[in-house]
Amino acid sequence: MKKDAAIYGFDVLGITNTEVIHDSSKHLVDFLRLGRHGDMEWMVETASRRFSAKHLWPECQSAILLGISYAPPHNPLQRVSQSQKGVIASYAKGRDYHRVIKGRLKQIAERFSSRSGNDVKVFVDTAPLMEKPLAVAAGIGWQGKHTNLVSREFGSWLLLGCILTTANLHHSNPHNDCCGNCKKCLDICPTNAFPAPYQLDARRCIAYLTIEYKGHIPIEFREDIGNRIFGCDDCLAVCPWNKFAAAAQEAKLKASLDTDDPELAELVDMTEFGFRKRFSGTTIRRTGYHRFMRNVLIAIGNSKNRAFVKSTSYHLHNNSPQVRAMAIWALRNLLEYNELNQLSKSYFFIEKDQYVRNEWILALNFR
Ligand code: B12
Ligand code: SF4
Ligand code: SF4
Repeated sequence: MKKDAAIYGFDVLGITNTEVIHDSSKHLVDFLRLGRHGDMEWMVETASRRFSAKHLWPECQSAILLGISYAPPHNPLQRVSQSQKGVIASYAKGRDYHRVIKGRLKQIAERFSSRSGNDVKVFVDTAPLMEKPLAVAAGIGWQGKHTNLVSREFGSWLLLGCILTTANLHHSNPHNDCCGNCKKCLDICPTNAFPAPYQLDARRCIAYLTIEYKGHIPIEFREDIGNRIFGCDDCLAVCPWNKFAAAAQEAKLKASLDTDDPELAELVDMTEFGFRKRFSGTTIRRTGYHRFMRNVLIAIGNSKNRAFVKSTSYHLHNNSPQVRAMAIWALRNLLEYNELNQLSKSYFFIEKDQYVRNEWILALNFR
């Protein structure tokens, strides 16, 4: 199977059993009890199935974990200081990895099934499986203090997929923790999303706020989000184990001109149609135009560049309250008080949405 995995572009493969991973289950329960999942209610609904692959598929005997490198060719941290760009997390710059990985897992699984006569099912990301603890048990790497899987060979840059099978295969040994005294990932987080090493509060994580979170991004995080418009790589990028990671080979996971941290000037003028066209086939498109534009406007506000005033003001007419609210917040950062006050006279009284009205009040009274 290792040979097949390599043929289909996977960099690593490990095998483990499908029993409950006790520590991980306990930590998952604590994570949910403390509300650290935020609005990701599906995590609560599927919690008991996540404890063990057997809860998902009682007949399965082995979990085959596969990893594919998406290591970027440059250090993503270089771009977070370029305030005229919108930074997109490396995993999202290529084609939608769910599709890329799932298609290939299916091919490998089918070949294995026809050779061995065992049943197989394939999973990437969205199924109620704890992929990281399974990958640790399968010997692929360890969960670093940033909670993601780190590999000695590929650093923080592996995406994971899983094949479950009824075959009882020889298991790999679990990987040991190689973080030592390092805590670079904890220190770099712009929003203090780590309450302790190995623990993440998703509600504070930029990946959650810019991708998963459907509401108005709380004001306390907007400045710290900087120019990160889709996900965040900071804690991954700072990890010293990345120095052993060569740039990814897989062409489909590489950035395209459209996704490689575009200029904010291009993004802010994008229509909904333009958004769909530009990001077609990527995971960015799943977030939808309005959430994406909400993020772009936060980056525009943080750019402090007055050249964006006209294009930002245009979004005061947007039909999404989220977008209008973030246009107000951005303009608060771009305009002088008198200019903002003048502008508010044309919009405040016709605004129907209470949240957006409050955003005007905040913008004018707390600068
Ligand atoms: C929900 C989710 C998110 C959430 C929550 C992330 C999280 N850390 O839980 C959000 C939206 C924030 C997110 C962000 C990202 N995600 Co995500 N996400 C998932 C998903 C769907 C489930 C993860 C989960 O079960 N979380 C629940 C927590 C409790 O589990 P855990 O992180 O494993 O927690 C462990 C540790 O924290 C530890 N722990 C917890 N408490 C305690 C207490 C003590 C005392 C100790 C010692 C340990 C400990 O034990 C827990 C269990 O092992 C998985 C796919 C999957 N099905 O597994 C992808 C997945 C984890 N995500 C992935 C990626 C790439 C990302 C991002 C890098 C994307 C980006 N660049 O923007 C960021 C990384 C942010 C970060 N530092 O984690 C990849 C990670 C690959 C890898 N190499 O690890 C996965 C595996 C998807 C995939 N198929 O490749 N993600
Ligand atoms: S992805 Fe960014 S915001 Fe989230 S924990 Fe890592 S550094 Fe913090
Ligand atoms: S940055 Fe340091 S602490 Fe964080 S995962 Fe990497 S080695 Fe571990």
